[in-house]
Amino acid sequence: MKIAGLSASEILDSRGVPTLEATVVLDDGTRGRAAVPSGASTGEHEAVELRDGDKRRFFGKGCLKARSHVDNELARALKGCDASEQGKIDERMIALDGTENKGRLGANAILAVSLAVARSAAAASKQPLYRWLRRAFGLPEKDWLLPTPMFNVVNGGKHADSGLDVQEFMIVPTGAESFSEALRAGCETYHLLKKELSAGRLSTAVGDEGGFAPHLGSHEEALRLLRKAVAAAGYSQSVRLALDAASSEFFHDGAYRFEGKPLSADQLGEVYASWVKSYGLVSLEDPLAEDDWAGWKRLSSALGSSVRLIGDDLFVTNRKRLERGIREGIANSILIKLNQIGTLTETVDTVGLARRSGYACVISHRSGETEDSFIADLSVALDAGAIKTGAPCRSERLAKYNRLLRIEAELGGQARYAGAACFTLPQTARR
Ligand code: 2PG
Ligand code: MG
Repeated sequence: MKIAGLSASEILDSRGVPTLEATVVLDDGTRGRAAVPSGASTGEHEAVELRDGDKRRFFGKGCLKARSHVDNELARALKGCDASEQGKIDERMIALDGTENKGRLGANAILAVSLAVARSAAAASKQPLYRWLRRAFGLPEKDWLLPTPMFNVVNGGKHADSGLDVQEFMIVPTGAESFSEALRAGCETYHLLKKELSAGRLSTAVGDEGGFAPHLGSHEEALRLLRKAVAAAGYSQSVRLALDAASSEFFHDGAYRFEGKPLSADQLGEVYASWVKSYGLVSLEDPLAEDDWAGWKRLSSALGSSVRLIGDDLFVTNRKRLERGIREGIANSILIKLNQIGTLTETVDTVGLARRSGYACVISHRSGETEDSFIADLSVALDAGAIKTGAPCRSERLAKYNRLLRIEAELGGQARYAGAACFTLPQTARR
């Protein structure tokens, strides 16, 4: 499985913004290809996505420099390497880049190659990607788990102009019998939500992740609408609600600017506590800002035993930041995004640490996506328990859900659906 060649192209993501796709060719002619996504509400501590900065092309967002790093430096360094040795290849790219945040070669260049290498090795070994990943990382090829989907059906924050501070309102079919039934519950609820919105003369235009973006008077109105749609679809007992506040985006000058008022972390925490109680939320992602460790600590003590508190911008899939969280008893779950850290190996390492520390893992897309469905396979390979990849709308989101349907069909009785497991708080869960 020797790498014979490596190249990249600049392609477009779901917002019409350039991104990178890499292709690896092995000496037997096998190819592997992967594209990287891109966020809007990006964490301050994420690995660096290299953009050209040339305002004459795509407003400075071109990826030609990153492309050239793949075509030249990375291609030279990896030629002849064994594609089955993912760890060594990723290590080599990290060393070659030489920075803490992958800012020299670009996390987009490095990740595109890292994922394309895995795809080429899977293809050469004639294995589906999820199986290959399990093998490559030394995990047993049995006891398969299909993740619980988290559908972002109302979009706010930086993903839509709905005026909502909270970025994502999600429905989570924790009580479905199978992954395909969960998908069905998500779709039926989504369609009835559309009906509710139309009946109320509210917009049914969608945001970046396929959720609706109506102009609502308050966050609670969105929660009430969601609850109504879930009930209308007949899923009150099996579909729960979840939020991603992406609160770093509305944290300015030491206060959370929430529904037009400046709130402290503790005041906002009280709002969340009342929503957890009234709407039975199963998880709260980024309820507080990425560097508000003190606020997070208090919130974790207050709510960490009743709801999953998921660190996204807080942890940025970074082992060191997660280690601090574990040490200080902050959050009890982590959102996993490949491009926040920039290699497959580091991502898997962070998931392993989270697992061993009792933190639940949710594999996630980015708001700027492509048709690449790598994260669907990754979620199955790592027994992630949950995946969030948008509404059941827009093909870049459906590519992941549809891939999971195919995996479910392939594994048949060998796999079970995660259901509520990811959101159940064991006694040992850290707070
Ligand atoms: C998030 C993500 C994905 P973005 O905050 O969780 O939903 O958004 O990719 O814009 O960072
Ligand atoms: Mg988030």
